[in-house]
Amino acid sequence: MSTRRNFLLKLGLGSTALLLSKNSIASKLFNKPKKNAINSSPIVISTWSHGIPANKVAMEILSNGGKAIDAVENGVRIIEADETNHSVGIGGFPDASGKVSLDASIMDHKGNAGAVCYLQNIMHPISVARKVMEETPHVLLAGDGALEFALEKGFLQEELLTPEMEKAWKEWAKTSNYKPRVNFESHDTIGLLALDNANCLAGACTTSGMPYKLPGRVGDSPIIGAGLYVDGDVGAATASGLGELMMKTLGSFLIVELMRNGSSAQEACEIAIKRIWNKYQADQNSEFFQVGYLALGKNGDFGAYSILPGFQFALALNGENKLYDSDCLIKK
Ligand code: SD4
Repeated sequence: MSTRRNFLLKLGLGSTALLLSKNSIASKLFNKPKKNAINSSPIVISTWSHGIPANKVAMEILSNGGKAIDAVENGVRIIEADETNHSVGIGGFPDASGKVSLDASIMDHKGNAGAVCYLQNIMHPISVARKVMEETPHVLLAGDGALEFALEKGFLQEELLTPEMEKAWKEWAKTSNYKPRVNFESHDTIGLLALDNANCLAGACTTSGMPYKLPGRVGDSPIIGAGLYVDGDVGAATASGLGELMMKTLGSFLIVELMRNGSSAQEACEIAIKRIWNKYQADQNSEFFQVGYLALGKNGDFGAYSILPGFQFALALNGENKLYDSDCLIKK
């Protein structure tokens, strides 16, 4: 029996998945970054096309000798402040009641973590998350408590529902038909991972979540181990897509643990995607059954993998900052 087949059987994938996997191997990955097992720092990798401007800011900080934690925070802040981006920060899609609620998390190389969820009226949840990490004994603040904390720390209250999104919500409210939307406009949640010159890793993840979600819904992005995980001795991972799937499998944590046990960043992303595919077969016909993972090892090894085609990532390395198509499990 081939090593590949043994590997798949070890993962517990059935024969259908085996065929799919063979197809995916046969298909060619296009627009693929050149990759060395060991890359020299600094490196920044982030989700979707909005990763390009975010990487640019993060890389400027790292190139000037800055820290990974400052790079990840400031990189994603650019996207949080962009009203034309409807999946992160101001201008994001509201929930079913017409309110924009934001989720974000941040981790440093020491494994410190901070997060906020269901936060309303604050443009930069990632910076509130950093304050939770650095200035409280807690990891996650939610809803009104998170807002109160942000106001105490000097953040300003702002309306995050733009006229364009209000119009879209009113139109949607005529039918109120909830459908999770992923892969839209080529940008969703931004997850950004960085390795600085001192070989320290950090990660940040920020989102307005699923459009028209139930009020109170929290996704994977602020859940440590689901939308983001960093272990400075090993590697970092982040996610975009249907958050419930990452939450049920703690995908970012899984990826880092696989890397700890010897998997490359790419292998770890692939195994975590296959775990979802294998476990939640009942939902697999949905066009929204999409998750994309990114991973970055302490040695600069990086990886990206998604369930469906369409997931893209931005990679800043060796003076370049480019957008790439992730390889995926199901080729359509
Ligand atoms: C969530 N993972 O709230 C986020 C949304 C997202 O692509 O990434 N969409 O479930």
